[in-house]
Amino acid sequence: MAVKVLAIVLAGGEGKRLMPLTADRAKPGVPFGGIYRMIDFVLSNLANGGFLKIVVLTQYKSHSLDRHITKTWRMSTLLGNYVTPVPAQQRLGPRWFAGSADAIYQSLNLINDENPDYVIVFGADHIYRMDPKQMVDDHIASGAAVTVAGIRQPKSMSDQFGVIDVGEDGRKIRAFREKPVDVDGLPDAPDEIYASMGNYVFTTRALCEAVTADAQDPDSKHDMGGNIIPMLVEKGEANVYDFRDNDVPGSTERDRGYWRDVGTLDSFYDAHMDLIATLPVFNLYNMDWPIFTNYGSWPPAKFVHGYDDRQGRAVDSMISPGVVVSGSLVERSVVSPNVRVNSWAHVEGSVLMEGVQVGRRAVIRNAIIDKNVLIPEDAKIGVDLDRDRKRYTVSDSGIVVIGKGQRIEP
Ligand code: ADQ
Repeated sequence: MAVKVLAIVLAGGEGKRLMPLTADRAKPGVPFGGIYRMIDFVLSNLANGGFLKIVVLTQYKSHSLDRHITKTWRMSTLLGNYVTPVPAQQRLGPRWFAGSADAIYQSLNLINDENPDYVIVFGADHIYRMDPKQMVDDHIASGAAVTVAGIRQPKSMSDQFGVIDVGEDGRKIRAFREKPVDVDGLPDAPDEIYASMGNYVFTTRALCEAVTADAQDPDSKHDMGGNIIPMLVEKGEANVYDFRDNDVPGSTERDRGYWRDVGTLDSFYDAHMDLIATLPVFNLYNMDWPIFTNYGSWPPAKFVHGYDDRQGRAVDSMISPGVVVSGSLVERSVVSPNVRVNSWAHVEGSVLMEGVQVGRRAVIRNAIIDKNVLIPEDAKIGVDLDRDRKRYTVSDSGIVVIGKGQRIEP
C-alpha cells in the first residue's frame, strides 16, 4: 500500500531582517523573482514531488500570503488534494503561536484528520529546487524518527543556522546546536559547517509525541530547530539527508545544489542577481521542474522609442508582463509586472516590484523598490548613499531599499 504523507509548510516567520519589505506581509509572502512569492518555491517542490496534501501554517501579517495561496494554489480536490492556509488556531486559549513547534502542536488535529504515515515539515522562505520524494524515501529506508536536510554553508554564518554534527557513518546526527556562534569547521573543510535547511521529514508518531512533550515544558521556546530536533538527536533518533544527493530533473552541474536563505536584504538582493546571470546558477527556465505561480492577466512587456527617438531597452534583465520600458535603459535588473520606466531613466542592478513607476530622467542603482512606489522625475536612488541613508533603508552592502507606500522626495 502506498504510504500516506502530509506536508506542513511553516510560513509564520516575521522576517524582521527583511524590513521594510516585511512591514505589512509575512516573509514567505514577499515577492521574489518578478512574478513569484517566496512560498511558491517550497510549494512547487512539494507539488512537483507529488505531495499534494499541504497545510500552510501562517500567523504574522498573513493577509497577502493567504490571498496568494488561495488564488494560486487551488488544486483539484477530486483526489483529496489541497493546499490550505491555516491561521494560528488559538486552540489552547487566547495565545499566539509561541514558535514553530507550538504552531504544529496547535495543529495536531490536522494531522489526526489526515492520519498520515509520515509528515514533511518544510520552511517557506528559501529559494531552491528540491525533490522531497527522494528525501522521504531516504527517511523511510533509514527508519529514523526524523530526517533533517543538511547543506554545507560558510562557517561565518553558523549563527544563522542549526549546525549539525554527524557521526562516523555520515548519517546519524550526534549533536545539533541552533544558531551557535562558536563552532568548529568540518574536518575536510575547516571554513564550512553542515547546516540544517530547516526541512524535516518525520515519522508521524515521533512528531506528535515530540511536540506534545515540548508543549509541557515551560522552559522550551517551542521551536523546531531549537527544541524538537535537539530532543530527537538526544534520543539518537535523528538522521541527516545530504542535499547534495538530491537530483532534480532538468538540473545541471551549474545549478544543482542551489539553495539560498533569503532572510536578509543582502541575501535577498544577491539571489535576484543569481537569476539574471547570463548562465544563471539558479535556472528558472528548467521546465522539467517548474516553479508555479499566478499573477494578473498582463499584456506582454513592451519596449518603445521615447522622446528624441531614444530606444527603450533592457539587457541582462528579467522583464515581466505588463511592463513598458519607454525611451529608457534597464540593466541587470529584475522587473515585476506593470512597471513603467519612462524616458531617459536608467535602472541598473535593481529589483522593481509590481506597479513601480519610474519618472523621466530618474536614476535607480543597486536598489530594491517595493510595490507601487512612485519614483519622481529626476530622482536619484543609490547614487549618493550618505544621502540615501538619511531617508531610506540601506543594507550592509549598500543596497537601497524603499518600502511600500514610501514617498520619494522629487
Ligand atoms: P529560522 O528560519 O531562523 O531557522 P524560524 O524563524 O523558526 O527559524 O523559521 C523557520 C520556518 O518556520 C520559516 O519558514 C518561518 O516562516 C516559519 N515559522 C516561524 N515561526 C512560526 C510560527 N510560529 N508559525 C508558523 N511558522 C513559523 C530555521 C531552523 C534552522 C535552520 C534554518 C535554515 O530553525 O535550524 O538552519 O531554518 O534557514
